[in-house]
Amino acid sequence: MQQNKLRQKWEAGQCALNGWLSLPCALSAEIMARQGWDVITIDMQHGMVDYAAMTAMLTAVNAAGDTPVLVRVPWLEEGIIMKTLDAGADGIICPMINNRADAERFAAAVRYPPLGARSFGPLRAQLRFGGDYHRHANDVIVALAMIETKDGLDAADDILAVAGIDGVFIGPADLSLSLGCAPSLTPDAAPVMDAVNTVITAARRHQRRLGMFTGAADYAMRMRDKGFDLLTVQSDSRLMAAAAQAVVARWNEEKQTQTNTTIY
Ligand code: 3PY
Ligand code: MG
Repeated sequence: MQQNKLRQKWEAGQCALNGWLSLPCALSAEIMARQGWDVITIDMQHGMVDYAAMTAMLTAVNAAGDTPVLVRVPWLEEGIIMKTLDAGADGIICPMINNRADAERFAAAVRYPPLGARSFGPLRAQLRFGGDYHRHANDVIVALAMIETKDGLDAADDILAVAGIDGVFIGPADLSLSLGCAPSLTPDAAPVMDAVNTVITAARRHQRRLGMFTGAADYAMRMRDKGFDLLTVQSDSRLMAAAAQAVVARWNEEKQTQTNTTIY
């Protein structure tokens, strides 16, 4: 089974830049995969992506190169976590992990016995990774538990202590809401930043990986300098909207200038 390039990057002490796919389309997945992201995540929670679309997108990203693919599942639910791994994902991001019991359920769904309770049937995973998949999957597959509520924050040490979890991934919008602040993907409110710093310290204490969703490259680079291992910047849909907005704004600016041109 081939090594996971995300793990290799982490072992080299580098932070991985994560492209995020919300659009249920194999072609847009391939376009994103060819842009040089270190890792790609397919979002089945808030993205418009169902299981069939996710499998087609995963196949398209794999065909485009060797970028590792994580999938954010819709919820902590064993069935979809195991099916997603059977489809050949390199790892799972699981939303709303709020306590040790949630983290233990998540870890058990991702790991084969004796570490966990994952059921065997890696239909596409074996095609992608080879016949020895079952021997290496527990060491290669990445499991990131999302901390994005006050409960999850309070239980950060318990969550990070669970064997089989590689680390945590902060959802800043839900975390902001849970702490009584407006949802933001580039939060700067003191309660949210204090919470982010608490998770950073806890992850380092447990020597676990640390990721976060962000809404801007500059913000992500500030987080990288704080020691994050995985940072998402926006998503396919947001990047498409921003590029389109820039063109339309430029066009309208030009029209404005033409309208405003006077001789005297
Ligand atoms: C959050 O910010 O809550 C997220 O889940 C990001 O996708
Ligand atoms: Mg969230």
